[in-house]
Amino acid sequence: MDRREFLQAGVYGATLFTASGLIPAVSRQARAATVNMHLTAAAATKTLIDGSTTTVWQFTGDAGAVGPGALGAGLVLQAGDDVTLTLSNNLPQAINLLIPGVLSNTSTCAPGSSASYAFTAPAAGTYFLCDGLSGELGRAMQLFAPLVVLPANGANILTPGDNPFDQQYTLVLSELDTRLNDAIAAGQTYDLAAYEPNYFFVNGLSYPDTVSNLQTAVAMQVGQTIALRFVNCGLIYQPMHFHGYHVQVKNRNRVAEISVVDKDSVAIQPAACVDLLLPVTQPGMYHIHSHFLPAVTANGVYPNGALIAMTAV
Ligand SMILES: [Cu+2]
Repeated sequence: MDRREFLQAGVYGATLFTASGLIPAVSRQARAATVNMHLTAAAATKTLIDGSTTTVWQFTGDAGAVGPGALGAGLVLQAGDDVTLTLSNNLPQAINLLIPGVLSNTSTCAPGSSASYAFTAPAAGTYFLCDGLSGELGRAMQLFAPLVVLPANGANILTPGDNPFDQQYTLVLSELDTRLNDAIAAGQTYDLAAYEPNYFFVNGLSYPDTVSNLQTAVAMQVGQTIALRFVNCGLIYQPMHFHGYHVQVKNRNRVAEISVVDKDSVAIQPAACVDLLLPVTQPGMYHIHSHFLPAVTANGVYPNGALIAMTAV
């Protein structure tokens, strides 16, 4: 799927929904916009990289805004935007809409109903949307979506005072345990203490699908600086390891890192947003993958899962 198929222009020409991955340059006036968007929470059948299927829950945006690999739509806002998200709940249970660090204790949206959630887009940074009623179970079912808030002045920076970066990618990590998904889809319960994920994703995709999709095939040029926004919507810790380059952690959950050093592995805790800068120091094709080795398999088969490629020319 081409990125353009699921970008959607909203009010004032802003790109409001992207499925994560590459965030296009946004040309907007430096003033707050009024943003009204509609989200639907619904069950869907997800085809896994080995051809098997399972049931997921997902947020989708308005028509055409669904991301690759059945990832729920991601939202791109600008700090200060006046936002109303209207949620339609097509799931068989009540949910609500939370944005950790922004929106909490929100009203419940009963099955078959709609609810509106209004907020002012917070400070620039990387966030995610989720359901607060199902909590970890909802995230295991894949009910989440990334949210990137760009600075009000549109600057390509992760931290005030930084030199601008050249491109930015949002990379959402998640995983699922098909026994859990199958049980929930059958109306049964599942003990999260038994959670043992067997499929792993970046932006809803598993390797090798990650290398052929513009959302996860990181395309760079030598001399550029690339911003990578990792959002771990899964329930397990992911140590992301970089071949070919060193990266610098700039923010964890919107808090600036005090000691910025070159790293080739970065811990991404569950429910954490970690922003990195990657200076492109050499040409070539290199991988980023989880050093939790089950995460580069699909139901035990290697290589699959949370493994993506960067190509620099
Ligand atoms: Cu490696």
